[in-house]
Amino acid sequence: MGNFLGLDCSTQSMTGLVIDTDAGALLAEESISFDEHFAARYGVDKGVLDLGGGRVHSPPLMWAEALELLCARLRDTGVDLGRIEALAGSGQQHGTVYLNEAAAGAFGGLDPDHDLTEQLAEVFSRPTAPIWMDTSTSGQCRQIEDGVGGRSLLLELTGNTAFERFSGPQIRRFWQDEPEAYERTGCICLVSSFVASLLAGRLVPVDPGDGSGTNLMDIRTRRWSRPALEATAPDLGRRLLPVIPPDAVAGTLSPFWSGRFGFSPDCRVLPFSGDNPCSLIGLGLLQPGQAALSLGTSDTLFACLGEPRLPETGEGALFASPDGAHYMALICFLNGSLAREAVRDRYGLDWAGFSRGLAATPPGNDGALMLPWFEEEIVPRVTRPGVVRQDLDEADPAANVRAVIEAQALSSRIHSEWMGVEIRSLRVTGGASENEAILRVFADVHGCPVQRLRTTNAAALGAALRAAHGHAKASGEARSWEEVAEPFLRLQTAAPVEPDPANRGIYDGMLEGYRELERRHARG
Ligand code: ADP
Ligand code: XUL
Repeated sequence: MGNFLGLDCSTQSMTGLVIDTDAGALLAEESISFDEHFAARYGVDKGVLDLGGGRVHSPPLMWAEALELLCARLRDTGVDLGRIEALAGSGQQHGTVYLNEAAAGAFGGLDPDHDLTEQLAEVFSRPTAPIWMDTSTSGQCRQIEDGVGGRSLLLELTGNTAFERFSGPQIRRFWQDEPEAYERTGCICLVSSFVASLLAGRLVPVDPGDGSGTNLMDIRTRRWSRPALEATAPDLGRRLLPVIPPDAVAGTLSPFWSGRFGFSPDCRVLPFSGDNPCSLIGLGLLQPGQAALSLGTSDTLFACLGEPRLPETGEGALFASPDGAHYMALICFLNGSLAREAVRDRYGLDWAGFSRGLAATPPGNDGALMLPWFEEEIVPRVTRPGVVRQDLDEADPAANVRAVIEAQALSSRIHSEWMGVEIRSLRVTGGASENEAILRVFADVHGCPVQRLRTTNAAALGAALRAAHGHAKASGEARSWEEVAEPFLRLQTAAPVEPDPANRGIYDGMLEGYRELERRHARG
């Protein structure tokens, strides 16, 4: 096959990873941190703009600028961008980018002699994009569920009950709050399809993996669902491009990228997908029952399913797998790294000190419990932030460090029960997966080995593998997913963190107490 690029536009950074499938090698891995480069220019903190009232957005122009900077960085590492045969990408899920009628022309006519951002100044009908951390659309969720005939009908139709962060409720709120700007909107992209469109120089549709995070796609036919569109906003169908299969080539790179960075003009662009669906591939969850954990800005626990299983608890989400055959069950905790960092900073620790806190305290924390709701929470739904401590001394740094991690691990076990998957091992990715002390708690609580990859960028790796798989098929040399992924998983698996059987009973015993504490305090 050859060299392939996987991109990941996440909450806090833009990452690019180049693989050589012939050598089974990772040629380059570079990341642009939004805060490091753009905090002053775009006013972001941890990659986002907190607009108050639960509204959390990011500037899409910043993503475009980061993409350009990333390509320059990749070129400067010495990797030959001209040899990349195809690329695909991943985007933080659910976020929506609002473009006016001028966007398609502007994308098509990008001039390599000018910066990308100056050529995009006039393409947005809304300057910022609401992202997955936005919790401001509870009213719209209920309205959409009512509009299709009830919550269980929306679930049956789209695979998900309505969630505040999903694209449909966000679009509905935009239409209600700013009807004139909605009227000026010619096309609504997801984060993934926006970045793909910049690269292809034309508007690129979404794949079913990211489409299923919108509350708008029929999960079985993998097309936009008319009743869901109608319940969301007027004339929405004409503002969305049709969902395309995950391996349908979306075009080749626009001349802007070859002219400016030396990419081949024949480099194929595959449809992008969501970061979680891409991580499913990047972690090699290609068979039903396999499960993984992502410890990024959010924490997610997900599994590969053979058949759609509907998350009736209203806590989990169901997405189509970008492998085209399977499904992905997922739970998403907003208080992931945000909560770990809040504890770390509250006690003036660094990550090494945080890990020492875990080492200095016993599994089970002598019965101390924390509900780590530093911010509003998605699972379980908590609308008013507030940390709860039970038999936990707030003045004891180490006990609080252990309490936040045990809470996250127990919660991930409790709230993944609906998936009906017996978790026998967890593959792990995301920034915090570097921290072995944290992984040990997750291994003990789930009673299974936790397997790390050498790269913590599973979404970008999954995107690169998708590019390779799609390119092989388009070239008439189709390969199985296992054939494409296996050399990279074998290459990258570091030693697993094994559970300590002595601790299993401790955590089994804590489970009901934690469930009960949550029940008492969660307010939806
Ligand atoms: P995202 O993809 O959502 O932008 P990442 O997967 O890049 O996020 O993870 C970033 C987070 O990783 C940081 O916010 C930080 O809290 C966390 N992190 C990085 N190193 C460590 C560590 N050694 N221990 C715990 N957390 C860490
Ligand atoms: C998943 C979710 C987050 C985002 C950002 O439903 O909201 O995991 O995809 O990573």
